Amino acid sequence: MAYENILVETNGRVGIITLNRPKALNALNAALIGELARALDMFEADAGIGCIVLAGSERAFAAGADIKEMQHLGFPATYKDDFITSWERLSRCRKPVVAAVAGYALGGGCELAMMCDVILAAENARFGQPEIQLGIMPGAGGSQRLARAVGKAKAMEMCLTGRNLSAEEADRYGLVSRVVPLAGLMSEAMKVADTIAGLSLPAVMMTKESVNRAFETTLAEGIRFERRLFQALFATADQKEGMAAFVEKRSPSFRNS
Ligand code: CO8
Repeated sequence: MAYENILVETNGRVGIITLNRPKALNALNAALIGELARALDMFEADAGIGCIVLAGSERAFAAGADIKEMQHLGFPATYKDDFITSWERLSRCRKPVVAAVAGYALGGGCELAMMCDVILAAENARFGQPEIQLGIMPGAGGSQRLARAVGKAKAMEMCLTGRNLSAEEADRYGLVSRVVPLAGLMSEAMKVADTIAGLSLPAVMMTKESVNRAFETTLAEGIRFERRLFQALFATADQKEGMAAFVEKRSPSFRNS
């Protein structure tokens, strides 16, 4: 399958998607978002893939939605075509996605990173929602996910002024999992993804679903949901294997069933 705006490869049980429009700082146009959705479909359907890494370049994870593509749109077209829907494919991904963010993660780029499950930031990463400076506002979940990630006051300042966060601030505010040196970003992201991909896929997927449920429901409902998933995992061969391996003092060999 040919891709023009992303690079797609695998390394063991990890699927790697690299945003690849270097001349436009990986600005997210419709073609790129469509290719991203196709690659995610492929990795989700591939039983050999247990985790996905989403990366950009050293200069830019993505500098936002493609402003040149949006410039002449009117309300009827944006409403009728609802082109933002295709962006949601990433947030519907059931396998874990690790974002490896270096350089600019602005606007739609920051929104894309926030749709991922683990965000590793290089020291040069910059996160922001500068849409207000263009006379618009975040449109792919930015105002919602940012508010949940960093709280109202910081999200308001970022969305209302367009101020970017340094990697260190993003770490301090809880937007990213951790900050790593730029040179080690991909190897750290691969290490995290390899670890996840080596675990029991049903347990991993249910864990992702359960943590995400925390953002959608009450504490009591969330705890009830978690308990059902926890109980369901006792129906898996991997639960028997994982616990037997612990008792027998050996490494588990999960079969993802
Ligand atoms: N869209 C299109 N082209 C872009 C974008 C972008 N978002 N960002 C950078 N580029 C292009 C530039 O136009 C330039 O191209 P050219 O060489 O042909 O002029 C090239 O990338 C390099 O950019 P710069 O020369 O500007 O590089 P600098 O290092 O001087 O500046 C910045 C880097 C600060 C990142 C700067 O490029 C910038 O401010 N970019 C725009 C950032 C921004 O406003 N992002 C938000 C966009 S709106 C958005 O994301 C809405 C999301 C809604 C989601 C759902 C809707 C689809």
